[in-house]
Amino acid sequence: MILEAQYQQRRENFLARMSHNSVAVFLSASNKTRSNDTHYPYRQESNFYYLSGFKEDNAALVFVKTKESTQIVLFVQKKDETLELWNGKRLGEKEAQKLFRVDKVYVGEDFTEKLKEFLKDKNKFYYDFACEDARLQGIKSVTQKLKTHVNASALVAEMRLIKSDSEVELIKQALKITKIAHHKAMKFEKQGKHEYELQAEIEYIFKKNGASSDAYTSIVACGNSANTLHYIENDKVFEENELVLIDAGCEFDYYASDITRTIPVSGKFTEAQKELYNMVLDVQLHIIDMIKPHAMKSALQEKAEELLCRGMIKLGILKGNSKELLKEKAHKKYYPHGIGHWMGLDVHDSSPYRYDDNKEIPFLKGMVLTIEPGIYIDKDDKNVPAKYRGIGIRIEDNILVTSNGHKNLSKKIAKSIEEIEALSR
Ligand SMILES: [Mn+2]
Repeated sequence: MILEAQYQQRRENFLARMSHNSVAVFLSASNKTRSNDTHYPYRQESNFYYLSGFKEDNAALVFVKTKESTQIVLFVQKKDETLELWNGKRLGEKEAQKLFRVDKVYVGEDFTEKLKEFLKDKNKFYYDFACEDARLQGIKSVTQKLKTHVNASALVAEMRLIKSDSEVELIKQALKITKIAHHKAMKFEKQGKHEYELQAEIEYIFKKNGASSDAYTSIVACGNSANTLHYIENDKVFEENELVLIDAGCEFDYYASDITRTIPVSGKFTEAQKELYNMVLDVQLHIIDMIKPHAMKSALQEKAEELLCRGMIKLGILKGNSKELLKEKAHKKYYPHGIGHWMGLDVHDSSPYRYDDNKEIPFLKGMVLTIEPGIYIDKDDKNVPAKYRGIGIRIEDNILVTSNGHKNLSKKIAKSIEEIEALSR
């Protein structure tokens, strides 16, 4: 759980980044209609949530800064008995004023009028450039007169790079549940069943253990399906001797986990599968080991490509000299994606990889990222030894950068061939 004091600190930090004579607006996520009067499950917008900790919709957080004073204002939905009967309780402005350490709470109805007041004589406006909320249209006549517009979401994304202890704690809680789900998947009798049946087992564990949802659509891909990177149909029948790539992680109290394991349908890897799997695993362990403060993600990427390329040569998947193959990017055919990404409130956290001056952002204590090398060989690829065709493997863990190195937060999720085979029976 993250306490109000921490949200307050984040708001102070954001305020400190603003120039004088400016206004910043963060809007809650809008409630998305599925059809007619049914809606998709509501989830708060991550930057708004990061600064407010407030989960209701139709809310706004506004920062006003002049040379003489600062003001932080929260807009909430008005209490409404009839609407609350249908859509759930609202906190209302009185309770919000007690719970949130902001200068003032108003009701949403006052947003346009108050904003016009705040924006008077200001010259800088911070807001999320990607936001399409009608409330921004309502103040456009004023905001478009302001000299400078700044993408506020980019500033918060940078703040979100470093996780606090309580944020790491929530990621760990998400991983605890995700571990149970992946271990269940290893134990689950897959033969003759469909991918979606295994997906159901995994997502059942998420729900049963109090995860708010999956952090992204689960991928359960057997055999050649694993070679489609974002395969989510999950509708094939498991075949004996195939591998299943499972990329699934839950979200717990707004924080994501993102784990991939590749396991055998039968519970036992074939010799060819072992060769490929251990090659990818060795690369993953090597890359994780490189993570420490001031190391660079680009160096990890480069090393991963080099090691995977050399591994592919060793197994006869690529032929030739590794230097030349790397230069030609021949390995990209079998490993086309990045080595990892930031993770936190979003599974692909929106935080930047480079500073404004294009310099790369080094790892620092408190950052959390995934490490996920893979290899994907299409069933019809005649250039590759037949025994490797139709296999897709990815191994993904979630890593915290510590003061002198790193901590693999998902270390307890079975990963070696021995561990996976032991759990599969
Ligand atoms: Mn990932």
